[in-house]
Amino acid sequence: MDSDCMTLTRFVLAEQKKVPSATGELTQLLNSIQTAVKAISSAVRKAGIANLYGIAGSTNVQGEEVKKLDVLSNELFINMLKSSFTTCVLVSEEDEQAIVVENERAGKYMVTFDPLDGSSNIDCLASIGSIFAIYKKTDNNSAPNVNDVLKPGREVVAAGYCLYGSATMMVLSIGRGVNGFMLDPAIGEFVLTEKNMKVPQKGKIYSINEGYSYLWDDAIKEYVRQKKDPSFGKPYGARYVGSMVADVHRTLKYGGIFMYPATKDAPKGKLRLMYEAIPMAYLVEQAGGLATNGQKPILDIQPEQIHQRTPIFLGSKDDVQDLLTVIKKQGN
Ligand code: P6P
Repeated sequence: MDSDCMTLTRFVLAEQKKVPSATGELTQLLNSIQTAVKAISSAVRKAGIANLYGIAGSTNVQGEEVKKLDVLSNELFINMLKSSFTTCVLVSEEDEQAIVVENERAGKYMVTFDPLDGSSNIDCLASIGSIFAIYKKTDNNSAPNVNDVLKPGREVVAAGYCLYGSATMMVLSIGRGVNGFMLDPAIGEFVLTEKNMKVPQKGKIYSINEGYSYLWDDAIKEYVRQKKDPSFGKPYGARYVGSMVADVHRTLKYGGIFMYPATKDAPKGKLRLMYEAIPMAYLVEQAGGLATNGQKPILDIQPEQIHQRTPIFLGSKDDVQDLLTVIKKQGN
């Protein structure tokens, strides 16, 4: 047992001390997110036993109300964030409308989050995750409302995800690089295990759902064809979990490219800008990679509404730039 291990709580506090004007609110906010994701991790890992599967509203053998994991995860995020007294507007994948925190508990931050992304993978035990981004309310002349949070990802002050995989890992950036913290169940703390994570300059893996290839535009078809064509160099490996947090984490670690393009059926793509694309783009850029919608960086997109979708291509700088070259050539 390391008697001086760098926990996430210590790390965030140390980062706060580097900013003289810091009030400690961001520290408080991040600690509330820690509590939410620790509880989600516990629920995810005992779901089958505690009969958390199944439809919301049923009761389990103990007669407790069974909540679907995504319902439980959403409630945990909302309750922990509100009770941190640091937030004023919340945007959740699970809630149609933005949530405005009551005055008595309001603070200066706004959080967009997907409390349990990839939940369609829960029943087959594939990795799933929580994703979040944090903004600071800048306009202090009006009561907090949804327009305060419709800001480009360039204004994000922090973002992260928690991967519920073979281990539970929180990957976080508060603007000075990316760090990974593994949950140590023995002490219930996230411990720093991946310092200053960097996306490799170029990778050997492409990640896309090839089942939709008949719906792709020509540029995507051509790019993926080249990844498999030995005349363009050693062909890439294909990896696709179908859970964004798992696919992005692998891309962050090993390099390569993760792609969810627009298709003829989904002209705006499938993934959501505010609480999937922007947080992941922020992290990938902080780790030295690129994230684009095929025309411009994800972080430069001005959101119009909180659940809007976007195509997204992210990962190693060289791989994303190669894709952009193909897109330019195809004039798409
Ligand atoms: P498809 C999971 O449902 C999700 O929202 C993301 O986690 C994942 O990247 C994507 O959808 C997978 O979508 O269409 O390939 O099943």
